[in-house]
Amino acid sequence: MSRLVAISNRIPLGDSPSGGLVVALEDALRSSGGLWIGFSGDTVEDPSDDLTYHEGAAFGRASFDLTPQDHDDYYLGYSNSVLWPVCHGRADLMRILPEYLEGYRRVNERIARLVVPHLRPDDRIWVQDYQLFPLAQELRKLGVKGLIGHFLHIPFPGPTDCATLPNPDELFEWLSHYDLVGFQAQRDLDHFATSARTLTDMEQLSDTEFRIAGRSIRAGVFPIGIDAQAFIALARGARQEDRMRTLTGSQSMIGVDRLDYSKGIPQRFRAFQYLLENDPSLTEKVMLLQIAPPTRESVDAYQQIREETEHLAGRVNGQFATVNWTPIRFIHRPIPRDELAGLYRQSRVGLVTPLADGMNLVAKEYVAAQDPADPGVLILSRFAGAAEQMPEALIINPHDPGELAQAMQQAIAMPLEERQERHAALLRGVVEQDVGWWSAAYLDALGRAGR
Ligand code: GDG
Repeated sequence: MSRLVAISNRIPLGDSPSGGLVVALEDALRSSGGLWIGFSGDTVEDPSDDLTYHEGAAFGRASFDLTPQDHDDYYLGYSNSVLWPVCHGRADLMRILPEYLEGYRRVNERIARLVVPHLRPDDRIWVQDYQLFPLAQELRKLGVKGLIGHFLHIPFPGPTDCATLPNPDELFEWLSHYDLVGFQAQRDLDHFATSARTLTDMEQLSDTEFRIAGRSIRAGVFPIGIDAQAFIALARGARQEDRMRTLTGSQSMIGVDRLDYSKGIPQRFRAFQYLLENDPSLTEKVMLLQIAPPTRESVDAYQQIREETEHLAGRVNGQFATVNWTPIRFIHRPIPRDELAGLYRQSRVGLVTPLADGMNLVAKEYVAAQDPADPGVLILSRFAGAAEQMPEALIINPHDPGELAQAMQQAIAMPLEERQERHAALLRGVVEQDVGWWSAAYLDALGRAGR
């Protein structure tokens, strides 16, 4: 089998516990003697013009540094102040500056130059996510002829959102240099087809084959999963004392999200407020634990969402708290993964209410963490990619506080038998379509795209 080379914005270095993508790629990288290349996380004024190799993993790892300017323009700028808001339906939060796009092009060109000397002719290259859209085009310019695939972890925008980009044509030009473009959900493939048809002279050859800018590419849906067995074991092994319930004597609902405006945290708090206003019997009986570690803090929109979230939590608590009970507990720090698994297991309700989300792995982790004999209930936004695979969750529109509050009530009151039935169906999907299934399905399609 030819070697797999994965390229992502960040490369996990050190011995930090493995996140989903690491686990996903690990098997494929190990079995093909593969190589993972990415940004080290360090910004320096004068970065090396070669990759730095790192020992200590079952596959090769090589990193590069960025200048502070590159980090501002490419990462915080075009990636997270232009592409991220547009792909999540928030063009109003976009900040278009010419230096962002220039920096994005410049960094992708530089990454291609760093990578090429380390490639072999028959490598399969798998590029991850929206920070690296132009990479295939840059690699092709430098003579790379082999298979190059892309996987987009976030939603693909429809034509109205795409048209708000400073450079919609260029987005499709970038994508046209891949052999295979993978999406999380059917919704994204549909958006891709409609946007390309509306904004370019794309020709659609079949459901999954397109001709853009004179080049043929394939596209497909590959919903990412979690390392289900490992997460089940982690949650089972979590300390058994029921800290949340003994502290409060109440049912708990849990939300776990990077503090991002796409995750619908204020909508969740407002629905909880609506629930408490309309059902006083829940006073001191139900609480919402929100874990929301900081992310991209130097981008304005992230400072605003932090203020909005803290303000709202303070208001709801001020309105309803008693001497013995705080309805919302808001933790603005990351917590260890094993503790997280235990908290999911202890929570009667899992709240996953994004306004837009590529997949949302928290939905899958929450299901994997439950005790099948007495499982909790997942409330899931119809706007998460995960909703396509998880119809047995309570599927809601997060914009409607009444609907979400009603789902909370239904989840809290749900009889054991119904909880078990819904959970068993969800768990089957989470276990069968796990992260190994995802990478195998993608790489199989990439191999076929070359023929
Ligand atoms: C992108 C797409 C897509 C969160 N807080 C803590 C913590 N986490 C972990 C969760 C989960 C992960 O972070 C978050 O994954 P999501 O899928 O929810 O979201 P994004 O970060 O936005 O990821 C998304 C994903 O890529 C994969 O393709 O699903 O749609 O946006 O694993 O558990 N982990 C720990 N402490 C925390 O406080 N240990």
